Amino acid sequence: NVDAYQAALTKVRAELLGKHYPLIINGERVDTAEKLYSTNPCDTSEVIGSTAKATIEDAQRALDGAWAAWADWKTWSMDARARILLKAAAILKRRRLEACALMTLEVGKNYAEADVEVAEGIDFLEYYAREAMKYSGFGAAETTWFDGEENGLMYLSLGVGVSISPWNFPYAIFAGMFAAPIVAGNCVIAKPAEDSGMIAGFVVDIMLEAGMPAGVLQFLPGVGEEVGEYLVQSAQTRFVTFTGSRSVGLHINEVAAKVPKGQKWLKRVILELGGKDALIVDETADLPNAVTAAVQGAFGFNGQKCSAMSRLIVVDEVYEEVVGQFVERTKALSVGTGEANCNVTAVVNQESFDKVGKYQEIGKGEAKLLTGGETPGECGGKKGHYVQPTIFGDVPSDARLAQEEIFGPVVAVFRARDFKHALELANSTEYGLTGGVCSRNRARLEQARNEFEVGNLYFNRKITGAIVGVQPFGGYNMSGTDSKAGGPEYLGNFMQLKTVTERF
Ligand code: TXE
Repeated sequence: NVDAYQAALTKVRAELLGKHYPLIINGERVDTAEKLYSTNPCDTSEVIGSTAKATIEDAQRALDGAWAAWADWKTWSMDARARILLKAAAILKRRRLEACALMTLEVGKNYAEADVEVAEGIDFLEYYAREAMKYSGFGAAETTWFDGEENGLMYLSLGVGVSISPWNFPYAIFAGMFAAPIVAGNCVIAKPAEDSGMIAGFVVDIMLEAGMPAGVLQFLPGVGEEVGEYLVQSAQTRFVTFTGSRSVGLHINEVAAKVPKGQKWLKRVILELGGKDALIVDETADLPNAVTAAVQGAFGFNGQKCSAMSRLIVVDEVYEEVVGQFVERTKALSVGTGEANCNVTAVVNQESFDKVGKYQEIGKGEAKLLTGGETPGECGGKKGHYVQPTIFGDVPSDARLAQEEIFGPVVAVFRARDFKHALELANSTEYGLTGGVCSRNRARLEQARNEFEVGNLYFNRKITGAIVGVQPFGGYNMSGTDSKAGGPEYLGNFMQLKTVTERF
């Protein structure tokens, strides 16, 4: 209900606008000499608020404090830890509209997208709580006996880890990435993206209100290349969980692979990286449904999702009809601020704005511009990072548009000779996150099930949207370590096993 949402926006503007979120280390709010400011992408004259900007000294204190907290936190039963997540989920349900409004103001996400994300964040907390309780009932050591009475398998936490998260799901991914390791008995230093620190602070406040003990979740907003880098390289860091760009992910992987003096373990690294995700449409598809899947998958949150459809591959027989409808529906999208819950808003920051503009120019040199192609930088009298939803047709398979992630509302459309060629084109990038096929031919869907190299495959619907617990999410190839966030066994990433054998 958009009216309630508008009221929440007014409330958030009144209560949160200009709010400052300090660091939280060992349960203490700590301020810093410098701040990170958040501006409204849809109206860059509006400063939404700020967070502290952690230094590496703050990061070191957070590490020391988290290890001290772990000595106690690891002895809590899974049930006791799970109850804190469930309490936090209940609080977030009550404050859902505020969370949506803050997302609109800080990262430009419209209400429809924000509402789904808030639900996903709540789902992560509740799902990981239930997963944790599967290990409960055996006391603090969490042992599970098997093979008769002589052997035992213990599920134990790792210690202190770092969670480094992106701005595009600033609440759901941020919460999910610390909730899983924490409920498994670890302590986490959470380093949100510079563009979404306030939302992160909002979530951490709720975790503390839910009873998260001091030091278990350290809140450390700061610059990735500074405190993020410091935490990843530290000998005291036991694991790193990262969601973000391919380039930063590969860098983190390299840094974390080193064993600095004093480190006695191999760091565990979990990476959720970008994508260049494709939807295939063949001549047997329900074409209006396929076009809807393309529009929703391409332009939801302005295409700023690792799961977004940035490539549309259409078999020649229906190419003109599908692309014609796709362009027509795209031209009809409403562009404006997230407050009006319009389809497309401004991209998150100047860097993204410039990047989208760069690829719009590259595209004009590589393929046929069918709609969009400009970065007006303003809308409805407001200055913001506004870009036009853009579609390029007849893109060559080796074009930069075909291979490189843009992370904005820019789609490359490819003409395939037949379904086999379409599948080859779909598998022709180094990514492998989401993908889809619109077809009524069961044999082709079966072929795609076996040959389409993606971690999340969708048939006859948009290729974004992974319901926690229903569609575990994770990428193949350069899209990440396929950790399947939001799925069974995910907690296993953050535990180590010990087999105990006792002869009575
Ligand atoms: O990611 P970044 P952002 C991809 C997509 C998008 C790009 C930018 O390609 O264009 O990421 O989004 C921290 N050591 N996706 O800026 O730049 C940084 O502070 C340690 C896909 O969010 O990779 C932030 O907290 N940390 C993705 C986090 O890394 C460092 C979702 C991500 O920053 C660091 C979002 C360093 N050296 C973006 N440098 C998906 N799969 O959903 C930066 N950081």
